[in-house]
Formats: sequence, C-alpha cells, structure tokens
Amino acid sequence: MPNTAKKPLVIVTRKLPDVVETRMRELFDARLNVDDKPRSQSELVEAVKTAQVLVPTVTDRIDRAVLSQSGPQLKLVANFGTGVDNIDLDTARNRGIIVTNTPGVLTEDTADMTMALILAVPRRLAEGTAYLKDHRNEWAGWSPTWMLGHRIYGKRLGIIGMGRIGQAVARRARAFGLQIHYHNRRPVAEEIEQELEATYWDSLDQMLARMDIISVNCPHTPATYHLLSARRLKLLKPTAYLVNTARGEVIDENELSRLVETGAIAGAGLDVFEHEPAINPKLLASNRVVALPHMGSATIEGRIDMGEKVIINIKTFLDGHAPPDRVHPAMF
Ligand code: 8YV
Repeated sequence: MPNTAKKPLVIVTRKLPDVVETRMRELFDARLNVDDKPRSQSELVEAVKTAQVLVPTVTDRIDRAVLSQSGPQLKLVANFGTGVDNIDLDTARNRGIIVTNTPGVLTEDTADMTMALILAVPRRLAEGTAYLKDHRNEWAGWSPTWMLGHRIYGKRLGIIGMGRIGQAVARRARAFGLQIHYHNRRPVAEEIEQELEATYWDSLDQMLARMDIISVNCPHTPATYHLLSARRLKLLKPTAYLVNTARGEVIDENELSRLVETGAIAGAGLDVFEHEPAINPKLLASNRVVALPHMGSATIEGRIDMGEKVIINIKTFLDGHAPPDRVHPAMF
C-alpha cells in the first residue's frame, strides 16, 4: 500500500546543498528557496503561520514579532547553524516551540578558518596577494626588509570561549608553537587544560592586557554582546592582533575600527561583523585587517553535515522523540 499520509510542511528559508534538499523533499512536504533570496520579515511571518517546521539560518531574524504571529501548527524551529542568536529563544519557549541547532559538525572547519586568520594577519597574507595582483609588473623581487610581518611562534594566544571551537583552535595553535590562555564562564575540565597546556584567566580584563593574539570563540548572547567593549578593547597591547570567527556583536565594531585606523592595535582578522552584511568601511580600508564574508563553516562537507543534522532533528521530533540538538535558553 502506498503511504498516503500527508507529509509535514517544512519551510526552508535559504538554498541548501542539493543532497540535503533532495532528502528533505523525500521526507517532507519541503518548501525550498531555490533562488536563495533572503526572506523578508513579512515572508517569515507568512512561513510561521503555515509551517509545522521552520528551517532558518543566521540571516533570518526569527524575533518576537515573527514568533508571536506563529500558528499553533508550528512546533519546531530547526536552525541550520550552531549559533541561535537569530532566534528569540524565550518567545519560542513561551509558545511551546522547540528550537534545535547543528553543533559539532562545523567545529573543525571554523577552527581551521580561525587558525588561517591567526596566521594571515601577522604575516600579511592578504596584503602580499593584493600587491602581486595590483602591481603585477612592478615587483622588483625579494628584499630583506620588505613585507615584514610578525612571528607567531612562542606568542601568547588568548581564547575567549573555550567550548568545542575554542578547544579545536587551541589544538591547532599549539602545533604552531603558541602558548594557550583562555577566558571562559568557568575553567574547562582539568584533563583538557593539561592536554592543551592552557592557562585559565578568570579576569578577561587581565588576560586582554597581556595577550599577543586574541581569538573570539564564544556565542553571541545577551551576556556576550559587546563583551569586547570600547573600554576592554583599549586594554589590548598596541602590538596585539584580534581574530573573530564567532559573531560580530561580541565586539564593539565602531571602537575596533577606530583602534585599527589609529594603529592602537596591530591588526584584526574578521570573519563576522556587527551589522552583517554591512561592514564598517574603516575596517575594509585598512591594511591591518583581513576580512572574510562569514566563511568560517563554508565547506561543502560542513554544510552537508549541517543539513543532515537538521534532517535528523526534524525526523526525530516528528517521530515523537526528543531531537538530539535541542537548544535550551539556559545553555546560553
Ligand atoms: C553558519 C555559523 O554558516 O553555525 C553558525 O553559527 O556561524 C555559520 O558558520 C551560519 O550560522 C548558518 O546559519
């Protein structure tokens, strides 16, 4: 007998990898976004009025205004992404809507990109590439004193947020001879500290003032919004580099732009921005900044794994079980 049961309506806000979309079509009544045009707030409202499951991403603001108009059929918001700062978790909980995310599968890719920025900024990678492209016929060849950057071996790396990604960054950084320091809500397990030879700083202020490179790897939550405030950014050494592959909102971008422009810090490697996709023009104008368009998890393998996680969360939930990646507001 063919299965004639009506498939659940799952609305996906952005284009996902083909294999993920194909599987979603098989399992669900999947409304996809094949031309990948970001949904407006009113389109998101329309979606939550009809969908049983909504699959948003970082570019969708699933805020109170949207969620408070959801119909009673909306039971699950299965985010395609690990960060859930795009979703109002309290409103979701109050309306009995479960939220899931995709942790774990983008850890290594994001840590790779963080390491790439830790190398790229002090060693002036982007500047060197841009020089060759823009001055193809002018390069006079090697010079002992030209394009000098700074050594990272032996320097102090301060990681803010020692979760999965922070630890994966620390493992890589150790292989490059960096000394690992970190600030976290609480110290990590002793065996992890020992493995990473990591030093815990209870005081973020004190850590900031003593590091050569700072890497932001914590989620954006109300508690971490502008954690690197104007006051704290001023604590950085003038020789320090700042790398952010987490969320732009953790740093006061205006103040950072000012410090970079005036040379009050040595440089920044940024994959995320406070008002994405807008970027403070001072950052883009500076040679001291390597800027990337939010590419931390941008590998085809990572995005397929994220899609697979979304499907497992939806399927498990629809089958009446607890989805593996349920997000509780208290987690953040
Ligand atoms: C994702 C990310 O690509 O998962 C996250 O939290 O920052 C990114 O790497 C994006 O969020 C997709 O929603």
